Amino acid sequence: MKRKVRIGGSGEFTEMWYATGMGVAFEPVTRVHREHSRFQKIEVYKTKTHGYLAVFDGQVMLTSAFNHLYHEMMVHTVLSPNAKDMLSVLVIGGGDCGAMREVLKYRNVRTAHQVEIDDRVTPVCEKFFPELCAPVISDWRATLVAEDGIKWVRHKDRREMYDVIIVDSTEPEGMAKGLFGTSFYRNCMQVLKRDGMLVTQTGSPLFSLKHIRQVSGNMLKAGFKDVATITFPQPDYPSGYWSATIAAKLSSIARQIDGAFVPETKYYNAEVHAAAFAVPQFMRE
Ligand code: AG3
Repeated sequence: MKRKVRIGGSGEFTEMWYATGMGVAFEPVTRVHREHSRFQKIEVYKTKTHGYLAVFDGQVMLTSAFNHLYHEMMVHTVLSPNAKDMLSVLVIGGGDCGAMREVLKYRNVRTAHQVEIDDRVTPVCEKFFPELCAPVISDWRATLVAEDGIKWVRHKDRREMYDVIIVDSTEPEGMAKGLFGTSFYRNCMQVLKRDGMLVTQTGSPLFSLKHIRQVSGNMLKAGFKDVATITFPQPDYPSGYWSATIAAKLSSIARQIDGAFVPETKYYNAEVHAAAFAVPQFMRE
């Protein structure tokens, strides 16, 4: 979808989603960081009311104020129902460490790998989002590598290595496109344990329904047995309403978690879990 950024003279930042006639704007902002990494333009703005705002290639990635909505929903909906010992988790993308921080809240997570393609993302985020990065970097269970996640899951040595894969990617364009395709999901099947699960961000339910349907189809084609899309509010992203799609290799996905362990959170809890799986009328096929 075509998008364009406007940075107004008055110090506002807008991510405009032209095809939908809507955008998301922050004002007032001042730019505190700007660089071109090997993969993208990385910018950070200081906002008056939402802390820092990180923007990659003109797209809002996260704010200090609201990133928890996205990160908690991406992580806890798959980890909370999993009471198994010694879990091994892979985060693909997610260089801001926000997903990883939620993952490490589980005592039963034994190892967690974060595989972010762009080696500039974590150093920049360490500076502006220390609340996300510091607990991850100091945790001995976490390993952060700068590599292409698509290649990472292709590796034969990683067969049946992970219980959970969390794909915290940018939009399905350019370098991230392959993270939504059938061959990537087939490789994820290989590196997942027999009852493993995967979750990926799938955009706005209002604007990306076709994409969500396609991704779900690709997951099933790759051999996943159960697929479900969750929805949740996210004012940082266009439309203010976001989704993630979950795939389970063997068992069915837990739509209810009554009695399961829930770590300290700001948004997610057992009731939110169940509600996130409710399928709005416009999303039913
Ligand atoms: N992952 C990016 C979600 C996509 C945002 N899209 C947009 N602004 N058009 C986020 C990184 C957070 N860990």
